[in-house]
Amino acid sequence: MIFEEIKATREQPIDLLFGTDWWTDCDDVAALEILLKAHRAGLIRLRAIGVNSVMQYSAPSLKAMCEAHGLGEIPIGLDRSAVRKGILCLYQKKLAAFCRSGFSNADCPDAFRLYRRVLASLPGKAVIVDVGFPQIIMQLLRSQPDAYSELDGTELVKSKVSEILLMGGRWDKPFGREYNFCAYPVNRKAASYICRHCPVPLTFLGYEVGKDIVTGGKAVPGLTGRAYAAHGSGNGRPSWDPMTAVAAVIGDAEKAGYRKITGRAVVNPKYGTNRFQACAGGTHAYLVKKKDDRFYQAQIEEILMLPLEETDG
Ligand SMILES: [Ca+2]
Repeated sequence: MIFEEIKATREQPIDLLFGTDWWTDCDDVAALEILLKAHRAGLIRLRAIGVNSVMQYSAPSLKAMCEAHGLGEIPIGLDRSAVRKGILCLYQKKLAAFCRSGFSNADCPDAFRLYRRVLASLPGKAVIVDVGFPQIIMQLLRSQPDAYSELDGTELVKSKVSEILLMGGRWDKPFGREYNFCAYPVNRKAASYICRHCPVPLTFLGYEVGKDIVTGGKAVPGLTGRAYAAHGSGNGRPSWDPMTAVAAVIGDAEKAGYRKITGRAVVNPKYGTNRFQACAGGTHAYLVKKKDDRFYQAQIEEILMLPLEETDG
């Protein structure tokens, strides 16, 4: 029903680029599941996937998800400055076994170059959504003109991106700390850089928004249920990433059930702590829930439990 409600007012699909850490937590898988189903339903066009924390099975496990939804052609890029070795991630290995194309990390371009190529090729503006570490967006903003565009990264984003939506930060108290902005020094630096230099509206869904809303689990059909089971989260996980994905698909924070607090966000580049100065008309915003938790949980569960054939638009 949620997809039908969106479709009733959507004139054309939203072009969307999706960044994910695709890392030790499995809620990224639910976020991707939501975006792939929304793409199949004609609500968005998922133009690119950027992986901002690279492990052995990153590319084949992502490709397997896309192939399972009939969308194996969606390009995948990697942030090669964030290759993480020696960390076991069972859900990725499990999903990678379903990759039919023999796709590997070596087949992926650098994510920020992929973003440049995709943005330059679009006739209109896209939304960038990221539910992981923020360094691909920093690399994009700092990028130089190339064969795809004569614009530098900041100018390219200004002309081809309408908004950036990040799962990141903790906004319900001063000097909040949240994993995506804190885990590694490069993440802290990137989050700080983006807040200082992003030329388009930047919206955050923070830690406090998703922590008590449990969704997903082994009952979800297809590879997503397998991923949750392999992760040891058969009964679900907090919903930071799927909530961000649903908000992106709905495309309007108010309609998605949030109040937007506008102002200016600052992230400390050394510690990754964030703070916020609220002001009317600020280009940064964080989201505050207007509804009770069950509302958001029901939205996510409805989409995750859709059989694939019912998502075709
Ligand atoms: Ca994530």
